[in-house]
Amino acid sequence: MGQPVGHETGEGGTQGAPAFELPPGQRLQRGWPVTHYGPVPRFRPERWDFRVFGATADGGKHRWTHEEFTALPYTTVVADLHCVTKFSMLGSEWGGVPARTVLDLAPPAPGVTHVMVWAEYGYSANLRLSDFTDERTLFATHKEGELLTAEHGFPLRLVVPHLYAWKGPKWVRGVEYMVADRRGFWEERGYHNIGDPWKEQRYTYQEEPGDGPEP
Ligand SMILES: Nc1nc2c(c(=O)[nH]1)N[C@H]1C(S)=C(S)[C@@H](COP(=O)(O)O)O[C@H]1N2
Ligand SMILES: [Mo]
Repeated sequence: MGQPVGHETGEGGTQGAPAFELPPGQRLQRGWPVTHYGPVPRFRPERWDFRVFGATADGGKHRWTHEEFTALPYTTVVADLHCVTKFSMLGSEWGGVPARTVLDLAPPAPGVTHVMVWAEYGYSANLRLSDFTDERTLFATHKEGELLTAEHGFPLRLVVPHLYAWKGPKWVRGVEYMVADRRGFWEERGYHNIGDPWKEQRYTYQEEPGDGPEP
């Protein structure tokens, strides 16, 4: 098991110390609610795979079975979850495979600027490559040392600690490397293209030039 990669410190926080700070407009949530659009998919291990495709460095597709993916090096990240509907959950310990590990094993072509993270039933979220390569971005299999439950994303969900939680698909199945930005599921339905909770980037109408793809 790897070392924790650090705590959420927020703006002006002290490195290594939890700040217990809420982004603007958020309130603390006790317990762990379930929030998503659509049904909870059933996990079929023999049919599950994780794919990296699009603008890869070698031009090919990369594929892992469930057994192969869960054998990749495991690490933990302590992170907060901020839902755009205004509740936050602080200080969860997520465990899984860093996004950087996937990047190393399946490198993007030089022109890649963004990724689309794909989940079951076509849910997707776009990220800037820099958000995806952040050292704390994690493909999580566990929370507090226990396997994720079905409704929380088992067998795999993305955690992007510095962005609103819709940027972290549950039931994730793959990553598409992109040479231009494109909106994901919620980003096409009125949510901000970047989604930084500390800047309260909730809605599309708040976007400034350069925050999103050309209309
Ligand atoms: N596949 C998928 N992932 C998703 C969503 C969704 O609708 N579908 N909702 C997102 C949103 S808006 C939130 S707040 C978190 C909620 O995660 P939780 O249910 O584990 O608390 O999942 C995110 N991941
Ligand atoms: Mo959310």
